[in-house]
Amino acid sequence: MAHDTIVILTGAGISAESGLGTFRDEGGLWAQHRIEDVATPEGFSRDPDLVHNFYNARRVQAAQATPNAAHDALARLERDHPGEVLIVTQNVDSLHEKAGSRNVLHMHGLLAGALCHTCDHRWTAPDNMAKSDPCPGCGAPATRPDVVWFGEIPYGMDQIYAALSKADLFVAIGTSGEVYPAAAFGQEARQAGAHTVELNLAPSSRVSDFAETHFGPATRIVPDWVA
Ligand code: BV8
Repeated sequence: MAHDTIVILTGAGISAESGLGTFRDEGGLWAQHRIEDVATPEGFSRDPDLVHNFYNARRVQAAQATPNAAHDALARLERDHPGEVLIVTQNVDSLHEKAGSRNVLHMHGLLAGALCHTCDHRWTAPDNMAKSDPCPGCGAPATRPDVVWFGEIPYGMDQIYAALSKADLFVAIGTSGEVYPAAAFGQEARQAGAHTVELNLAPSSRVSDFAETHFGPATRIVPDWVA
C-alpha cells in the first residue's frame, strides 16, 4: 500500500539544465509565443498548425534530452523510500521516467501523448503531428497534443489532493508558482501539517508557503538536499 508521504512538485526549472526551456525565465518559451496562442483550446481552434509546431519542436527536443543530477537524485530518493514518494510534475517531458522514477503523475500531460479532440482517444504521439492526422479511434481529423491547456482540468487532481492531505513532506522544485492549481499545493500541504521545502533558482511567487528554502541550480541543490 503506497503511503506517498513525500510529495514532490516539479516545474520547468528542474529540466532547465537538461537544455529544455522554461516558460517565464528570460528568453523562455512564452517569450517566443503568446500563452493564448499556443496553450489554450481557443488558440488551438484558431491556428492548430501553430500549436502543433510549438509542441512538435518541444517533443523532438525533449526526446533528445537527458536527465540531470536533480532528476537522478529524485529517482534515488524513491529507491531509498519505496512506496513513499510521489512526483507530481507540471512538466510534459519524460526526464523523471528516464532517470528511473516510477511514481510520476504528469498533471499537465505529456509531449509523448496524442489525444483526439473529438473522442478523447489517446495514443503515443509521433514526432510530427498535425490536426488533420486521423484519430486511430474514431478516424476524425482532430489530433492534438495530450497536454493540459489553460482553462482545462489538470490530470490526477483527486490523487494529488489525497496525497497532499497525508503528506509529511512537500517539496517544490523548479517552479515559479505562477500557475494554478499547482501553485497552491504548498499551502495545502502546509495546512495539512507537512513540512514544506522550496528548492529553486530564485524565490518563487509562493515562497512564503515554505518552511525551508534553498536557492541555486537544481543540479546542485537537489542532490545536496536529497543526500
Ligand atoms: C485549471 C501546458 C480548473 C503544457 C500549461 C486567476 C487566478 C488563479 C488562477 C487562474 C486565474 N485565471 C485563470 C486561472 C487558472 C489557470 C492559471 O493558473 N492561470 C495563471 C496564468 C494565473 N490555470 C488553469 O487554467 C489550469 N486549469 O485551473 O482548471 C481546476 C482547478 C483546480 C482543480 C481542477 C480544475 C490549467 C493550467 C495548465 C496550463 N498548461 N502548460 C505545456 O505547454 O508544457 S502551464 C505551463 O506553466 C507549464 O505547464 C508549466 O509547467 C507551468 C508552470 O510553469 P513552471 O513549470 O513553474 O515554469 P516557469 O518558467 O514559470 O518557472 C521556472 C522556475 O524554475 C522559475 O522559478 C525559475 O527560477 C526556476 N529555474 C530556472 N532554472 C532553474 C530553476 N530552478 C532550479 N534550477 C535551475 N537551473
